[in-house]
Amino acid sequence: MLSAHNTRRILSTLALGSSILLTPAAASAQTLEKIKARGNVTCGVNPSLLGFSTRDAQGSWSGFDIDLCRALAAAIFNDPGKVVFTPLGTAERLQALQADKVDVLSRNTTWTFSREAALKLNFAAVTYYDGQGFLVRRAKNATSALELDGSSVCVQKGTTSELNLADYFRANNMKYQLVTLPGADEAIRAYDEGKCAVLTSDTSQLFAERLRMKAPDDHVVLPDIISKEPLGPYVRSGDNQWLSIVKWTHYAMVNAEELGISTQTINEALKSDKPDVKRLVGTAEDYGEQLGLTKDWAVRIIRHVGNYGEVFERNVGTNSQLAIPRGINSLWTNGGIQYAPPIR
Ligand SMILES: N[C@@H](CCC(=O)N[C@@H](CS)C(=O)NCC(=O)O)C(=O)O
Repeated sequence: MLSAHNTRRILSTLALGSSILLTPAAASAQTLEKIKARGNVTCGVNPSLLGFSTRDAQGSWSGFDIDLCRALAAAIFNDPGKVVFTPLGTAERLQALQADKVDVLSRNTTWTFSREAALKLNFAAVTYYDGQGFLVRRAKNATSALELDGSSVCVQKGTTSELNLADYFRANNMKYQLVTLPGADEAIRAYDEGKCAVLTSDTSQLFAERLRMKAPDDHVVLPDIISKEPLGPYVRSGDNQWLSIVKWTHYAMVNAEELGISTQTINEALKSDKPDVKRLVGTAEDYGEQLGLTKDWAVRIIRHVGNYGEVFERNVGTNSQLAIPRGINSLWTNGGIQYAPPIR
């Protein structure tokens, strides 16, 4: 027979057991707690990449990768301004995230196996499906990358581009002279000054870099795409709550576009009786709280930053300086591969 005392002891041991089971969840909530206590999100970004990450004369940042950071600040603080941007070069970006110098890295960085497995980082979501391409002089009259046999090629060190370049030329039995540069500025300058005949990197970056040449119209991006470069934000492994927040911030923007909710229509959406809309904007159930946020988390993102299509068009789309067609970054309902899991 169990005495009342023993029963209490067993129950409290069980309760202790369940609180021990809950400990990992509590420990994993660290990043959001730190961000709330600090009052801002720290975001590692490209020092200068037109359309994706640039700073104006007043020091204010804008661009496609910047908007992801602003969306996080909007979701957490209802204020897209509460971000501290840390410009990071290609070589130092992943180590800076590992060393806790930033909460999130949003810097045209490709999702690869080894960056997750060996570097102990987690990729959150593909915000931009890219692929590696080649920029050449128009006067060369090349129509395909297969005509580049024997060319000198400029590439930036520490990128996925370096390895893809070698694979592509080897696979097609072509020779090339490698010109490796430490930074984007050096690579652009070397190509523009004629130190190499070809510049290679992610195609989105070639569109941006072309505009920095002395005579942009003298250069063309070849149609060939030689690799998969799924770009998007990384976080450190071990904090599932923060990983989920970054992931679902992107997915909220994609779902908003799919549901026709934008900065222009967000107030109407709050009155909608469509179940999908109600779940996204928090008028039915409380999804935000499950992430450590508030029920209007997605409304804040949409109101301050916009839906995915608005972010794409404003920064890099056909009416922007870069004039990149939506292409495979269209929603799956429009023939693209941007597809967000449901909020439910
Ligand atoms: N997506 C590729 C390439 C990313 C990358 O760093 N590209 C260079 C070439 S444009 C860049 O952004 N450089 C800017 C800099 O170093 O300031 C990767 O993750 O390795």
